[in-house]
Amino acid sequence: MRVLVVVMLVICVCGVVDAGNLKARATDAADMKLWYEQPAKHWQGQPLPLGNGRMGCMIFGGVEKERIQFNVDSLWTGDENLVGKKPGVSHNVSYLAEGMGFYQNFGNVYISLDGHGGAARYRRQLDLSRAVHTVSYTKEGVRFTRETFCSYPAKVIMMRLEANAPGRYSGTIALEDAHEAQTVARGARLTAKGALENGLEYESQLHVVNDGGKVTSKDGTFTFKSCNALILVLAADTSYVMDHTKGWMGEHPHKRVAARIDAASAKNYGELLKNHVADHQSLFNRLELDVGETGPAQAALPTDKRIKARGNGVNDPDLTEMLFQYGRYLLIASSRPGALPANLQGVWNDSNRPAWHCDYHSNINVQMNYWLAEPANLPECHIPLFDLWTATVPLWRKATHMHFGDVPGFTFQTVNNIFGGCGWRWNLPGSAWHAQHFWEHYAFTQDKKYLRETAYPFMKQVCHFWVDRLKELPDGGLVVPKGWSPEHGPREDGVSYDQQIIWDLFQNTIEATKALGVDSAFRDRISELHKRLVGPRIGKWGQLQEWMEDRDNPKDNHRHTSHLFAIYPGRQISPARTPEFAQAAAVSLRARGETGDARRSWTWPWRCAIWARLGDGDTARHMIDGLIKYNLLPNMIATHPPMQLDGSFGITAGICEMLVQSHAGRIDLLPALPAAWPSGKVTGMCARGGFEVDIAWDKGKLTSVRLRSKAGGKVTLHCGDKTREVVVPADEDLVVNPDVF
Ligand code: FUC
Repeated sequence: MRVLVVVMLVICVCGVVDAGNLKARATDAADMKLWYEQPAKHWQGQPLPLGNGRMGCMIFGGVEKERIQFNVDSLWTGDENLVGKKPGVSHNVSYLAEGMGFYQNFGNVYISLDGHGGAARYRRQLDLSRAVHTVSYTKEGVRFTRETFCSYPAKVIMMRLEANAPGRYSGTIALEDAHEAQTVARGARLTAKGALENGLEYESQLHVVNDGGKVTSKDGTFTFKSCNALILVLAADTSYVMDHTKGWMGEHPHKRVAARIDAASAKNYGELLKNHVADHQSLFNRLELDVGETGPAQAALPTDKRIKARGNGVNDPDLTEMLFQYGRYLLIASSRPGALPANLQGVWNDSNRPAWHCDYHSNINVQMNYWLAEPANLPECHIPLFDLWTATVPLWRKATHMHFGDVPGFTFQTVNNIFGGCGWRWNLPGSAWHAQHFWEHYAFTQDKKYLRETAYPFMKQVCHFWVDRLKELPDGGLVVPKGWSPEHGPREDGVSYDQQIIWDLFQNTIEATKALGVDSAFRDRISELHKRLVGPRIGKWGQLQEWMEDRDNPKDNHRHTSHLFAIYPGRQISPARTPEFAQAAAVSLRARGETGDARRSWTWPWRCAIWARLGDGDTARHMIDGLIKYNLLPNMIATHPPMQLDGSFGITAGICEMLVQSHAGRIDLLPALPAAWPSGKVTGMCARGGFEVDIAWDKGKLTSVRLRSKAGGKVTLHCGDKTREVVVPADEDLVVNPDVF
């Protein structure tokens, strides 16, 4: 069992004070803008994303031709993917294309504007702090502005086109359905509806409100003449319901879509915008980060040029802050309660056959999407993941039975859709990795009701799968039989990836039973298995072994770092408690190379977080730089062609780990601060135990520490080589004297 070697000094180092002691935050909202001097031409990497969890859109910002490509998270082909499956057969990729289906493009809105060509002073920007996209330009002395947002409260996308002179808008508006449904115009509304081959029904509606001038329609297109301003309201939805007993489908979305448009178009635009910004900021403003100041020349560059300059080595801490906040922005935009979880591309996709189905990939990608949710203070954005996985359990159980016979609990295959379908290779500990997310939400929020009703039942069922499945070795050790280190090596017993994730599952489940005061006999059983699990091993070149047999090749630079799960996102290995294993993990990770066999969106963040957990801030920062240099598109989204959001979300989580850690039974402050960030601050970072942490530092040393917690409680703080125990009162800020560290 792990031994916690810390000196607990309970001394009076703290006081409760009013808010306001920390210096004003340096992360200026004005810096949180992505901006460009030209419209987007191509979907990949250029347009800018808006979203409300369920709907998303990419805005191109063209002057004469605007394009808004939009999505709804539930527009998927495919099905439960179990029909016709033979027991024992793991389906191949060609079957997948049929049953798994693909996340779909919903459609496009095109706006053509007469006489706007040749405009000057063009700028398009996405303000992350308000979640508002703006296009502006000047033509013949007239300033034109086009503002767009995607509202969570109103469930619509709104665009307002304005000018500082009357009658300047003439042109057309078209709504294009990506499945060739016909667009019909009635009054001020365009409608396109259809059904996919799996029976899923969908509908989009676009409503236009004109100020002055005239709007007419012909052949499903609006023509407007001499308008002063225009407001467009777009809504779309499908008949999807997250319930397999209903065949995943319910009512036609027509009424819902029409009601949303009616409600939004009856309201004042300014009020809708205000509600939207307030809603967004209620999440976005919880956390601020400052890791230094960017010089004025670099700060004045448009975002695409700034990313390039950073790649060429120009210092730009504000860009790192923006990258950090972009991860939070994108999660708010693609994963809100009531929505489906963020898929490989979040919610944005312009293709009907996107790469990897735009699925939920369970051997790193979907988990990485959610690593930031808790530490970066967006716990409610984690909820869609729990909702879909909970709804999918009956299907996973069915698939498990078909493959493994009448066994308890469940597991699944690597690739997952929204209908409970899974395919490609069996990812045996994948369900246990998901269980970690259920647990982490509790660990951070301390929400016992959620633990009792949602998390623990999931964790327990996953445990049931493993209780009888573990195989006993002659020495009594227990191994996962026939496992696989993701996308690497053969199927065999005792693979480190499997062992470490099952260790994590049992550890968290034991803690869950204690927190809830339930199932003591079950806990004893799991504890006994937990102790006997074959643990990490150090191999002949000092590496942490990927397999039970000591055969790792020091020249192997595979991109996956599955055997380092125990360091991050797991907690079996840490420099404080298991220094030899931590050392071996560093040897393995160094050998694996800075990014592995392919530069992928997600390889940088995983390595960043692992180096942070190993206490190497400089190498962790090198991973942020690598992502910026090699895998960031001009719109700052991480790429693995065409794009993969895991890298964007993951890097935020990696940065969190550099500044505050809380996995080892204490809160570590500045555990992996790179030399390049000598002074800075973070406010509103979350730690396990229900704490929020604000810290500031200068010349690498803490200058201010403030904690708060709803429930209050005792917590151990650690920084450098010093440990302090403090008691945080409920609902009050506790200021800790930084000089004690
Ligand atoms: C895993 C990775 C691939 C890709 C895919 C979506 O299989 O190995 O690189 O990211 O997920």
